[in-house]
Amino acid sequence: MDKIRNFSIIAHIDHGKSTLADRMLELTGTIEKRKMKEQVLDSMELERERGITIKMQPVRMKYSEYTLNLIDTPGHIDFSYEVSRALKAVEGSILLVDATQGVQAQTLTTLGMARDAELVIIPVVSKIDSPLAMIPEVKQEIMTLLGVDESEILMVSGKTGEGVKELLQKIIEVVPAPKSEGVKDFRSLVFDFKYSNHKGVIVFVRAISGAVKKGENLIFQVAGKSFQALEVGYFAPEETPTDLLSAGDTGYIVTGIKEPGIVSVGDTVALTTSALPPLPGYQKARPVVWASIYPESQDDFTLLKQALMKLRLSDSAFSFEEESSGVLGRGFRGGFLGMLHLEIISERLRREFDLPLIITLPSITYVVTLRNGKTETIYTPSFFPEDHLIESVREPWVEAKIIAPPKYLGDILKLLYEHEAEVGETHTLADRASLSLNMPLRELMRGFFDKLKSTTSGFASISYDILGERDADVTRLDILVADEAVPAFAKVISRRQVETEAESAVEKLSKILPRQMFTLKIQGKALGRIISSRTLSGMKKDVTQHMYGGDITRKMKLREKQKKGKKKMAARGKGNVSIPQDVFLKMIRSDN
Ligand SMILES: Nc1nc2c(ncn2[C@@H]2O[C@H](COP(=O)(O)OP(=O)(O)OP(=O)(O)O)[C@@H](O)[C@H]2O)c(=O)[nH]1
Ligand SMILES: [Mg+2]
Repeated sequence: MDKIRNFSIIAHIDHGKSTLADRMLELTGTIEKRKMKEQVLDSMELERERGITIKMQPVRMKYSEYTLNLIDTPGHIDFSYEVSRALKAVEGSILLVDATQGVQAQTLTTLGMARDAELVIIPVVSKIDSPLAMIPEVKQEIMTLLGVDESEILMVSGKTGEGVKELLQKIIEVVPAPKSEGVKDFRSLVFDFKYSNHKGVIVFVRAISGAVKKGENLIFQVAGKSFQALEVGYFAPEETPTDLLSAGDTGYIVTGIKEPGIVSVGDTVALTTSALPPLPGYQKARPVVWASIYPESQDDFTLLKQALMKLRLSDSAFSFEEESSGVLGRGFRGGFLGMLHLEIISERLRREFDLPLIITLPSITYVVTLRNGKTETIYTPSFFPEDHLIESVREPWVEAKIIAPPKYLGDILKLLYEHEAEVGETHTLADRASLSLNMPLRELMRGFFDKLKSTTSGFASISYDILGERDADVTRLDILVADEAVPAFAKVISRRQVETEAESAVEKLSKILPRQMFTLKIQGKALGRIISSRTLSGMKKDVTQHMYGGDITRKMKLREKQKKGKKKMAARGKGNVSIPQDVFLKMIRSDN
């Protein structure tokens, strides 16, 4: 065990974690040169397309006589549940700081997580090859942040490979070998899992004590489910079978379990004969936003349920439960760690399961106490009660940190004021400012990220965490299409914002809703009255226009048909406007 080192790479988004991992994989000969590609650990299609890491990825490397188990983690805040789990499977962390960007908000958050996990932290400046690198300034920031001496900070380039060898040496030197528990029986912590159609659930484990081999009888101690190990192995980075997975190591166990809902992260996999209690597990992921997912056709309900269960087997931060809505029928309420998480899940549902879906606008939860004394948690804005029924409302707040160059502070403070934030302390980090604040989650979700980026030309970064609940002064905004409220477009908004929110939602929808054959009204309604309105004129679609010459009687016939069609649609009138799925998606996106 003293020849094993377990470590993770943590950093703000895009600071070069996966690229640094590439160089480590290359240097240790884990991946052949010809199989190497950029950010090779980002193996999901969506990760490659977007150039971001979404899931943590463990990989085992051999370096001289040492086994190095690396876990690459995502940097985006919506995937921080991945980071928190990875950190429980390692003894050390490389804290990477981009030389062109310096310390950013997620640097602080991930550092906090690593400290909580009592890990050895190795500060490293990345991208030192870049012409934009500000090495002395960034070193100074790290020294202030960690209280370390300059000589303790390593310099690397994931692009050229400079400094990577020294970093591996340092890891071997300062990251402690895994501790022996003095127990012989096999026990391991499940930090992730995935699903394979023919192997069932494959759990990713950190072996804590003993060893396991194929064929042994094991049990999920928390779930109380036993199974036989069909295969054990390590990540190279693809799953590679091995004879024995021993204490201190990171690897996987194939369970053959096909039913969803049994395996959860944080469970302990042990020998069925083990008399020891389960290991301390993980806190459950706490959803920040909620959105309802309905099949376009109710016939697909069961298919959708299976799809969601499968998705959950590769994303333990995603949760869902059944719900039903009068208009949309039976569906599900999904919980997400943020807007990007929601976007990724929607996209995966579309690609991996190919089901026509309706996904409602994301919402946060409100706890509403009604005049009749009842208390309800509202997940879906269209269910937010009418004002006259409400006694009081509570809503979630976040505590956040913003890091930005001081020259933007004035603009940031103005923006914070517009978003109802309470500004706390300001600290200085070399030549940048770090600002602490509290604000309603509702306001954070109201386009705050985009506005912060644009006011600071992209120089500010933000991270946040749920703080608790406070009283709220909010009401429901309905969007009416052809005089009928579209539940999926309903929103809960601050009373202070009724005018601007109604105006911008109506404006947005009138731009993206395809023209219909007839004239259409789009309205925003709140506080019992119509606040804003737009009229979309009907489309004069002439189905004959693309027919040149040809048979005139055929043209006449077509025109007749078209007239009838128009009449029919006008008769169907209200509530029969078809709103394509991409309009719902655009309403979500333009809002984040
Ligand atoms: N010049 C230079 N660019 C780099 C270096 N390392 C990474 N990059 C670039 O920085 C961008 C982000 O790199 P990634 O390795 O994906 O960053 P990451 O930290 O893994 O990103 P997330 O996992 O999404 O948080 C890419 O465009 C890389 O090409 C480096 O050492 N030098
Ligand atoms: Mg990455």
